[in-house]
Amino acid sequence: MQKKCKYKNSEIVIEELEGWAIEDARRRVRYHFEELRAVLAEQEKTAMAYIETETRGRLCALRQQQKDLTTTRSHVAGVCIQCESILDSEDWKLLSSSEKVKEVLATLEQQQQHYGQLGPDFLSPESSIPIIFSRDNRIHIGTKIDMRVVILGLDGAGKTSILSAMRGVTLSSPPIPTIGFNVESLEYMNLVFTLWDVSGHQKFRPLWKHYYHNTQAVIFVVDASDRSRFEEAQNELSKILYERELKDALLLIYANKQDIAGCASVEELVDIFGLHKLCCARVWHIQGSSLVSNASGTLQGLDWLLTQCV
Ligand SMILES: Nc1nc2c(ncn2[C@@H]2O[C@H](COP(=O)(O)OP(=O)(O)OP(=O)(O)O)[C@@H](O)[C@H]2O)c(=O)[nH]1
Ligand SMILES: [Mg+2]
Repeated sequence: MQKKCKYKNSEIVIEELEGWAIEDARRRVRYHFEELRAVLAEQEKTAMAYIETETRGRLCALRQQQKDLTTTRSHVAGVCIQCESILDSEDWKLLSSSEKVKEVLATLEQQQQHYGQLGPDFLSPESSIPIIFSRDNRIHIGTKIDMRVVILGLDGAGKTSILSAMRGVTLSSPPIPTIGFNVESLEYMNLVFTLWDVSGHQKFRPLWKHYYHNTQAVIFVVDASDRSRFEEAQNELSKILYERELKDALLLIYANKQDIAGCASVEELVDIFGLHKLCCARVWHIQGSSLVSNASGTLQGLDWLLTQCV
């Protein structure tokens, strides 16, 4: 089929433009938007469910407070009645009851102390529900953003060591190779990370995909001192970048072991791994790290993740 179409003043001849090509393009565009709509609908559903849960939680807490206050009120009333009846009794009984009066007043004092310690949240609960919208269109109820992160990389790259450094834990001896995974929760600024540190041993790599669902960021650790394994590391990174479940995940690469003489610098790794080309369709960052000379450097990576979220 031959078609002619006019565009401005120039005539463009489109040769052999088959009907199926146009239909295929339309189908792909339609599919893309259908997928987007499905993701948005799912996110909306999750957000609404969050709000319901939050509201139910708050109502339960308010009901409990109401119950506690009612109990306290009846306690105070009981103490008043007791005191009044003691005061009404004969003088000799009144004198012998002083210990009892002290006892009941002490319980009231305890309760007074308890209410004195309650913070402003209890006395005037926040009526609005704090909601944060993160850049990836997720919604977070409360003042913290939760983020699921999976830490990948070849065996011995330093994943477990980096995880320990992030948590501020100094290891007294080198970590043993991970079998399976470690999972840790870490609060950093207004982020709450759930970090999955997965074994990098070749035998365990086919299991990596089981950790991808709902992952917002991938941390890929490279041993920058082991040039003989750069190709292997690059291959694994390429595979990760093709994973459908990770297509929107942020990518943070640690060029680790910067303390070892002869290691590749950050710039060198970018070049050797061809990162600009490899990661062109995603939000990525590379961070130099060394657990020997600059353990706090690992936190700079988390700072980058933070800036990408809010
Ligand atoms: N010199 C130096 N050694 C490091 C650094 N980071 C980690 N190591 C050492 O590298 C070795 C491997 O570290 P791990 O944290 O166990 O590596 P991993 O990536 O978790 O390995 P697997 O669990 O087997 O996948 C250990 O002996 C660490 O002490 C670093 O920045 N500099
Ligand atoms: Mg490990």
